Amino acid sequence: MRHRRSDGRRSWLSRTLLRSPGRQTNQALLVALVLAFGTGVATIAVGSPNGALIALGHGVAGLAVVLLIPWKSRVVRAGLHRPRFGRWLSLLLAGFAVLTLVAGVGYATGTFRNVAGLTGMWWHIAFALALVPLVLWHVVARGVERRRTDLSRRALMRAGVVSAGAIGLYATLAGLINVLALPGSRRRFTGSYETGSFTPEAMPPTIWLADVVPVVDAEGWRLTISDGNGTRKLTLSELSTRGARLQATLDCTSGWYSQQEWAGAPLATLVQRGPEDRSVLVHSVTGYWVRFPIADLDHLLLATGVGGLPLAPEHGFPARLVAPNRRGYWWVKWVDRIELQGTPPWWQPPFPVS
Ligand SMILES: Nc1nc2c(c(=O)[nH]1)N[C@H]1C(S)=C(S)[C@@H](COP(=O)(O)O)O[C@H]1N2
Ligand SMILES: [Mo]
Repeated sequence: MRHRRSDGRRSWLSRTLLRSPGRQTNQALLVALVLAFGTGVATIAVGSPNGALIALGHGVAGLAVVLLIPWKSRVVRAGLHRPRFGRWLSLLLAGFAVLTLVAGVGYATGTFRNVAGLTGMWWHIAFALALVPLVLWHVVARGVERRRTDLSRRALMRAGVVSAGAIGLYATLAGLINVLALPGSRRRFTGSYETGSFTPEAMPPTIWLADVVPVVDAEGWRLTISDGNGTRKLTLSELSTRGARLQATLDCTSGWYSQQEWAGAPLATLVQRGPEDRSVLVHSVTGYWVRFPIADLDHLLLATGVGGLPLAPEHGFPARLVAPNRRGYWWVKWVDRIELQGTPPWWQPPFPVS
């Protein structure tokens, strides 16, 4: 009787959260991790302000993981008493998880913008990728026991409390960043910091994965164009006569963005769109390529200059793509071929592979 009364006096919040058994903590953490990873990958693809909510969701999901740390550490402490195979792998997992969070929050606030010559965003992504096989192993090896009550009302309420807490923590952090005027307050919706706008020399030359800046001989270079009218080749001087200007923002997934004044030929003036065309393939001298939906044709520019000068070799000389509202990896450098194709735009790896 006395027990029930005291239990009744405990707040609903503490009943919901404090008594969560380890199984529920583990499930909540797995859900938060999967959401953080999914929204993180999606944020890498976000290039237009329409996707700003995804980046925000990534911050909230990451902070939900942070919120669950006290509960998880209880589970971990209980587990550490039992010597088990794979304990070191589990600790490695915990280490990478903490590093991912520290790098993520560090980059968001602006505390860790550069570590060992690489951006905090780069480290955040690298740690997160290292985490993936460890989490998969952990789930397979340790298992997540399921019961029918897992989707009970109480479990949903618990999920609601964790989500509300994470949103609150996000708002608090965002508020602190602004009040303390931390560098993080000057980020774009993608999380990137402005670097070298209108100063092309200050724009960081960036390689997606493994490309090498090629030596392109301007005289010998040709742009191959292929559409319903067949295939033809343009020289650099033929291309350079089709001048148009476009101010656009290059936003790299390694966490910087740069506004520049680009000059070159609108793609729509180079190719003729036919009724069967579904995508535009843009190919580089290096073998790097991406495929755009045909609807993008009217927004793309093949730039031969930036800031009133020809492109520098590391920025794509003699011609590079300018793809407004798309992240940097779409901005193919050292372009040598543009093809309209009937192939659907999704027929490509989710991210470039070279
Ligand atoms: N051929 C080729 N084009 C490329 C890349 C690459 O690795 N190879 N990197 C892309 C990435 S990830 C970015 S952010 C921009 C960087 O452009 P910049 O080097 O002019 O700053 O180029 C894009 N174009
Ligand atoms: Mo990039």
